Amino acid sequence: MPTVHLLDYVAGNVRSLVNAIEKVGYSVKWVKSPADVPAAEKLIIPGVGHFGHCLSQLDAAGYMEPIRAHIKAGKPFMGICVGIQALFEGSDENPAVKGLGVIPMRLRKFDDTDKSVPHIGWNSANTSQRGEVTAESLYGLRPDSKYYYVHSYAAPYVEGQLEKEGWTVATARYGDEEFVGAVARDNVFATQFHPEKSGVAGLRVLKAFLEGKRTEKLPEKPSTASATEGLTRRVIACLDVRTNDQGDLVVTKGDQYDVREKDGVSTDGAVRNLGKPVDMAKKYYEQGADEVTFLNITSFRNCPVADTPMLEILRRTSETVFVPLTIGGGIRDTVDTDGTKVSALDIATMYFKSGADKVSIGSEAVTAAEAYYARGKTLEGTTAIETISAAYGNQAVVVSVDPRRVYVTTPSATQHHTIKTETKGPGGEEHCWYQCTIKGGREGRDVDVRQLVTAVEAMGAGEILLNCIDKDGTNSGFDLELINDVKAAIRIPVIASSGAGHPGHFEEVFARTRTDAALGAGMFHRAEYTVKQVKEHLQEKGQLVRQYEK
Ligand code: 1PR
Repeated sequence: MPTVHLLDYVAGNVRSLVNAIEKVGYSVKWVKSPADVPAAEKLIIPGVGHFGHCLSQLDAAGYMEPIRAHIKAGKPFMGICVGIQALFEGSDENPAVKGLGVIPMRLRKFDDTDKSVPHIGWNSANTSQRGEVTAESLYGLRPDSKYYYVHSYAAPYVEGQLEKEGWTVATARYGDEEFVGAVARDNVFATQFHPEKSGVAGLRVLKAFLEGKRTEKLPEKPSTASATEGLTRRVIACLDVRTNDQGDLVVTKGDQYDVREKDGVSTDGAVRNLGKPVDMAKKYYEQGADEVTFLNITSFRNCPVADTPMLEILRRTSETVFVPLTIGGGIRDTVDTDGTKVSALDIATMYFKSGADKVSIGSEAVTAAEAYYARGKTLEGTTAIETISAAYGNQAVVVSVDPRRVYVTTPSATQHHTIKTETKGPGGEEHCWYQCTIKGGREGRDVDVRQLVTAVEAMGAGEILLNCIDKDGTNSGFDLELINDVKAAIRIPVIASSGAGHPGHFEEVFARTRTDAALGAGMFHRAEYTVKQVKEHLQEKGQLVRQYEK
């Protein structure tokens, strides 16, 4: 197998990149010190997280000059995510830290007045100029394909500015901001998106770079409509995983969090078994899921942390599933079976090294929020959310919220934030608040959903996975009132979850709320609908989606 050198200087999910490189026929050699760089023929610099953190690490380890020399020597170079950002002069994310300065521009933060930041999801990297769709690809990039981005800072696109320096630019649009999605000049190619997480379209880009195929004629010229730029509607498949009574790891699904059968026959009381986690994740990837989320809904008690079965599930899934993977359940400081203390950050690190892109924190986030308010809204610095987001960037930390409706006759009957609801309570109550729970809904806490999401946003969470116990498994549609209420309170993206029963529910949640993504479980597991059908439906209704590419 031909080789490519990969520089692993930051924490993050490099396993997926290695898997993707191997998938397109190359093997990876690691650059372990600056002295290894001159031996590299093709060099890739990946990176996620914080510009200042990554660049200061590169600088402190002595990599800046060898990288500049590699580029100057005309040898193939590819930067991914923070790897493209490294090419710029600097970033507002950390003005004191300098980039390589290959591109004479600075990175700016997205404006969050009317959109979520970070920018998370699938967007274009389009080389079309002034509306004229090109019939050629740039390193496999096609105007009608979509790629997975996750970042808060970007290089604003100013027409002609980089082109006059000899760069070819592929752009994406987020709200009213057009930014640089990818750039190429001579031996340098770099992408703000993650090709290793961008499905078949992304693998094509890696392959083209590794094979040195800068341009290629497309089989046919894409239509202007198919090359529409913008963040697509993100559709996520979620797999709740636990061991059943026989000790097998299965995908299960509850009704309002109760995962035991109530069929009155021989399986009555057994954990509902809907299939095998790795196989089902692959199936949803092939149906076009934009992300796959695994939730470990029991903590696999009595198992050493390093042997937790979710690690193996991630390793195997990341070999064939090239979209972002989130893992949740049990991410908290813990004591291992041999008595050793293991921090939430250590557990997250194991997951990232096994192929996860994000970790999802549930119960621990509620406890941390309680402590945050008890301290008068001051940050502690030691919570799971803070430590993991400081090390891996806030885009890597999702907070999974499990709220339940509590009805009240009047808003003054509680000190919590209430909403006026169209779904009246059992006694005809027109107001309710959303109580946060821990331990999979088993224990309600004196924290409302607004308090929780604003606290975890302040701690550095990058995204909210917004479940709703009342809606879970009901197939009756998402809780639009809850979603609108949460969206109004925070700037970070929200994933709507619980209640999806058919494609129309996805259309409804995107049309009637400002949710950033929507997640389904039961309707996919029971094979009532495929992810593909959901996306086709959204597209028919004029909502922008990523087309699945074979
Ligand atoms: O508290 O950090 O250990 O995390 C535990 C995680 O496991 C939390 O994210 C919590 O939501 C989840 N969890 C715990 N118990 C259950 C259960 O079902 N008994 N599952 C559970 C939560 C909710 C969704 C579900 C949607 C969509 N599952 O993720 O997939 O509601 O379902 P639907 O489309 O079929 O309606 P910690």
